[in-house]
Amino acid sequence: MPVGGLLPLFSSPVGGGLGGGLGGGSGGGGRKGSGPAAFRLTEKFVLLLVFSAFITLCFGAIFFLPDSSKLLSGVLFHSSPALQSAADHKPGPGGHAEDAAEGRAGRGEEGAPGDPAAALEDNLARIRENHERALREAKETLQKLPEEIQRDILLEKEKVAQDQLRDKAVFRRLPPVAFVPPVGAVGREPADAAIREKRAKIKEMMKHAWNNYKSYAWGLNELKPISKEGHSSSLFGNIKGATIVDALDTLFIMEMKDEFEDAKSWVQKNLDFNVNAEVSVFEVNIRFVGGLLSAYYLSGEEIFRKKAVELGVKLLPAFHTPSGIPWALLNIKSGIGRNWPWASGGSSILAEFGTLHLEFIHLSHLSGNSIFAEKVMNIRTVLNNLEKPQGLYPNYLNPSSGQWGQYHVSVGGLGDSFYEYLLKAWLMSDKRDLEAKKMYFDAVQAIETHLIRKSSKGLTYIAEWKGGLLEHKMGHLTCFAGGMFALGADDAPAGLTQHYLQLGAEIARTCHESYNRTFVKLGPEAFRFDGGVEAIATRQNEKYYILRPEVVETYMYMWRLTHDPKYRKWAWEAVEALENHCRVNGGYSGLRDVYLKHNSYDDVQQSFFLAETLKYLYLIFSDDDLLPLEHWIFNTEAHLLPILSPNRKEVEVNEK
Ligand code: DMJ
Repeated sequence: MPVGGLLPLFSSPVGGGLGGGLGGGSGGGGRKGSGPAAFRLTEKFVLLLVFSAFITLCFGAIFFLPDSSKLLSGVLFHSSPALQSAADHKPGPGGHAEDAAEGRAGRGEEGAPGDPAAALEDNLARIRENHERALREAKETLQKLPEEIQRDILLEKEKVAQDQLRDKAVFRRLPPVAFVPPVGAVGREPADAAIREKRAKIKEMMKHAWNNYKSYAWGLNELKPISKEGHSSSLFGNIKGATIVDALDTLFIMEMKDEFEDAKSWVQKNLDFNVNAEVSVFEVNIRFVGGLLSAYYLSGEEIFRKKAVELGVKLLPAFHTPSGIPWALLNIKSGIGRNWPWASGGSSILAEFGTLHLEFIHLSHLSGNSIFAEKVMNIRTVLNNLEKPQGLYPNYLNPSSGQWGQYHVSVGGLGDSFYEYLLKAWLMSDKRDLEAKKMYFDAVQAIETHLIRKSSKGLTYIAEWKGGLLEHKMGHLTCFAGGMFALGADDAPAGLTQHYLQLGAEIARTCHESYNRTFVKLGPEAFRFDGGVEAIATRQNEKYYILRPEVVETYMYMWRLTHDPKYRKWAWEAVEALENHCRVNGGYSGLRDVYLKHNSYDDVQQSFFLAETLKYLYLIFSDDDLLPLEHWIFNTEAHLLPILSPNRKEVEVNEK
């Protein structure tokens, strides 16, 4: 019969499947196709109709409505483009997802440039595929007996519960470790008096930022330097103290001992992860896990190791997805995860799940438990099994299907630190992780071919790639890449060392130009190379500066690797600009428009200003024996992780 043909459960002889369960009552009369049994069949048919209508509706919605990411990011997250604080309005990472999402939302340009026919075809194919998969899965589920469905649910619940128990056990069984004294955790005073003075000035800036945070926002996430009160960010849920944890290692290397002790004692007494909080897995990892690990490796204080592992365990449920690609957001109490509503078809973000590797390898190292490393190595396996369009990594990956979402590629927001972590995974492994090295250099080659361009006036920039078409825009975030290219240059294949050093220098120059062409001499969030401009922001919602570090980060690597004095000169220009335009009575504030003569404070002192911007500046005016690059890796928030040479053994990693 036709219905049975459509859905096998209806033709089950003894009422198998859902229909059988409903219709399999005591009397046999129902089998004759009249009375109650016939009524049940109608019910089933109605159910089937409702179900098909629902699927069609979903399909229609996906197909006909404009990209929901744009709508949602605009409606839910960003009403005002020019920043209160990145943290406030960014749904994504402290600089990864937020800017891209925000930019698109503000400008309504999602997928705008490009060959519309190809992009449409591409999207259609993926929608069709997802739709068919959903139908297949729904059919399979409907074919099951209710008892089977029930059993599956129970099994799944049990698995999650077991995973969670196992995760917690990691924390309970933290083994004792032998602390390995850090190399170059504090350096000498620079011999040159002028450099010494500049370094002292940067330390004074750190004091100003810290003291004001302490006076007006102690224990809260960030400071509002104009309002002189705390600023909270939804990225950390109810977890508090982002500035304290982010600043710990900067305080340590600047030898601000009292301040470091205050921070440590706050961590001991107040840093609490037993909160009902939905957090950004990426942000919490790079700032809190990274900050705690770094503080541990510098000071040897057990509390930091304990807290880092405790938090790492809390993040593990984020990996409970069909592919093992973690969710972007996680409720650390319930262990329930989800993705940003604006991210292409429920995808996870490359720069988020690709920026866990360094910290998780160290969590395994310090806990003696391989579970953390397994999670991030699985991410790599998933990535290696996927076809890459033109060798490029799209920014979106669906954690349920394990397939790419939209074909957008960026070395700035949404992509950036994924590439950084490939290179650093290799360096941090003492150059033993050859897979990471290969992935890094393959990716960089594809980036050079498809994304890196020179402007008519000779400025090298990294554009963004959308389904094969270039958007000639470079983000402030992308400026970190100059340092990355230079850092990887030494071991570049086929004699390309000089080439990559040169590429790093060219990106540094372009980013310096983006600073130099503003009124305040600090660069905008994004700058363009089209419509007759070069290295200038043309859209109002791209003119802000939120105390970001990426440009001085590149200066730091270029200085260390070349000792070309221009990098110190450029870094000092940035210091002066910060003092002239961002310093206020209550700390340091970001700016809404770097082209304006008058103040346009955004009233947020970002925690990464203390973790990164001031740390990189301080290092530029220090000797190279402070945190030598042969011994340390900086995570993407500038937190310090030692290189894991085979001789370095705090604990054996030997158990699950
Ligand atoms: C920081 O949180 C990190 O550097 C991250 O990788 C990018 N965004 C911010 C700073 O801009």
